[in-house]
Amino acid sequence: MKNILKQFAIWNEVGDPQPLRIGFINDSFVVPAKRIGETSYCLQRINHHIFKDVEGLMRNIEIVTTHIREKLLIAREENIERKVLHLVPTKEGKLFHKTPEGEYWRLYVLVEPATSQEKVTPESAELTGQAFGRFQRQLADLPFDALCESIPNFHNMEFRLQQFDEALEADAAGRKSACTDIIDAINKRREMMCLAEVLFREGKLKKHINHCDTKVNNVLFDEKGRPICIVDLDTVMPGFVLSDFGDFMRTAANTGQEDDLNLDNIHVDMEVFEAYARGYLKEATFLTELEKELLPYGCRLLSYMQTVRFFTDWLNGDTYYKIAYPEHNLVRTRAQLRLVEEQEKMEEQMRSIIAHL
Ligand code: GN1
Ligand code: MG
Repeated sequence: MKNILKQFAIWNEVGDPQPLRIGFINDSFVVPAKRIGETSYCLQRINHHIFKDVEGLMRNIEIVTTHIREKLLIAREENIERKVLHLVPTKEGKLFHKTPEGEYWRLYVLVEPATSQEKVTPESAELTGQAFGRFQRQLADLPFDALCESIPNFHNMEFRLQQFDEALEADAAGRKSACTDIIDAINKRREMMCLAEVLFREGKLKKHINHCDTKVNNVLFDEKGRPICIVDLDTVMPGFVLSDFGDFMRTAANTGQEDDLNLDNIHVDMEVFEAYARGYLKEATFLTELEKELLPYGCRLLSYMQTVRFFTDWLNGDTYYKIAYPEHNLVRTRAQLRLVEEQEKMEEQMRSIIAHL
């Protein structure tokens, strides 16, 4: 690993890389500064099986972080190094290093001191809403097609349903016949759930630059519990704002777990919903009336999309998501489907909260 580190244009003396256990997709290592007060780094091996276009992905990150840094400079913000990720280029001036074995590595300046959170409270949900709203606002003047789709069609509902249809057709694991209730539930909602793609083609709904993994653990907080920096930029790409709003609500505004075995645990956490929406709307000043109106729909859209993705993986015989036990993807599917149903029940109330805010 020392050899890999040598490829990058590091500006101070550092110690040996230490493994950092975060995320399931890339491998991360902290590279500590030799002397107190100097820069430490975060070295990452990029999972090029999931992210097949590493070059495009790294260009996306460079565009986004440069753009945000400019905004922070114009606003004369302090501590900019802690507020946006900083990629360290290789000595050849490239954004990543490819080893002869075909591994892809990149280096960031480590944001510190900082902590991350796995669970939200209404207070941290509001702050997180502000952080993601600000992130989108900082990027709102970039044309959406300045970035590539680092995973093609990642949040495209029509594409996810096409994958589902193909999995049904193939029935590779022979699991289809036992799941007709789920198949019916998916099919019943499919037209409604492709609305955003239709509105986009009709020119009514815009694409923006999205984060596409808006979980609370992708926000770094300072010592006072204030969000400082958005991380995990691998999936930053063009998409609908309702996607980012909905994915946070899917993961955080659920009183149960993503893979809860007890479906009765699953309800919409309306306190978290309201808090995040309040924070988000404060900062996301660029939203159109239609986008605001569609935010509650975005919640069910992302839970439905995740239902379809988990179920497709179940039908395919568990080839994409890591599972902890054999029925895991089926359990996840049922839990996400229940969340869709709960969100449908609460949609009126969500709408009136958004209207009020
Ligand atoms: C994956 O690995 P993780 O938890 O960050 C997936 C998301 C899904 C999520 C479901 C690249 O994210 O899109 O929403 O699982 N990421 C990718 O929990 O597919
Ligand atoms: Mg992630």
